[in-house]
Amino acid sequence: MTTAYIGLGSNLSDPIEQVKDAIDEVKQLAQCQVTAISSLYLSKPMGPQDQNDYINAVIAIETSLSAIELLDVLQAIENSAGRVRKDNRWGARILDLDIILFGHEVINTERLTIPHYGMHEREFVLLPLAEIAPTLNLPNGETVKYLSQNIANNAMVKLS
Ligand code: ROI
Repeated sequence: MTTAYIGLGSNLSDPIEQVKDAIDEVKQLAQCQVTAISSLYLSKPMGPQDQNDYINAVIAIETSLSAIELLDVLQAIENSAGRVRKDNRWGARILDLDIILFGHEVINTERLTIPHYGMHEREFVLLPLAEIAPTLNLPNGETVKYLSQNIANNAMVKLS
C-alpha cells in the first residue's frame, strides 16, 4: 500500500459540489481508502485572471494501485464530471484531480510528473496539504511544514 496525496480543484459548474462529489467518488474506489480530507479553500486563479475563483482541497489516500493506475482512475472521474480535455492548460475547469505525491516515488514521464511540478508555487496545494499532513516530507527531504510557512497565502480563504 502506498500513501498518496491528491489535489482537487474546480472553478466551473458548482465547484463546491464538484469537489465534494469527486471525494465521494474516490471513496467508492475499491483500491483506495481515503484517510484524510482537508478543508475546502476558495483561491484566486493562478494563470489568466479572467476566470472564476477556484475551490481547492487535498485528500490523502492509501492505495494498492500504481501511480499510473491511479492516474487512470482519477482521469475517469474527471471525465465523468464532464471535463473536456483541451488545449487550456491555464484555463477554467470543471474538475482537476492531480496526484501531488505518491509515496516517496519520483516519476518523470510523459503522463506523470511526481511530485507535482507546480506544488512549490501553489498555496492552494501546500496549505491544504499542510493541514492534513503537517509532518510530511517530500522525496528530496523538503518539509511540507517549511514550504507551507514560506508561501504567500494570496488571499485564499479556508471555507469549512
Ligand atoms: N488556480 C487555482 N487557484 N486553483 C487551481 O486548482 C488551479 N488549477 C489550474 C490553474 C489554471 C493553473 N489555476 C488554478 O489548473
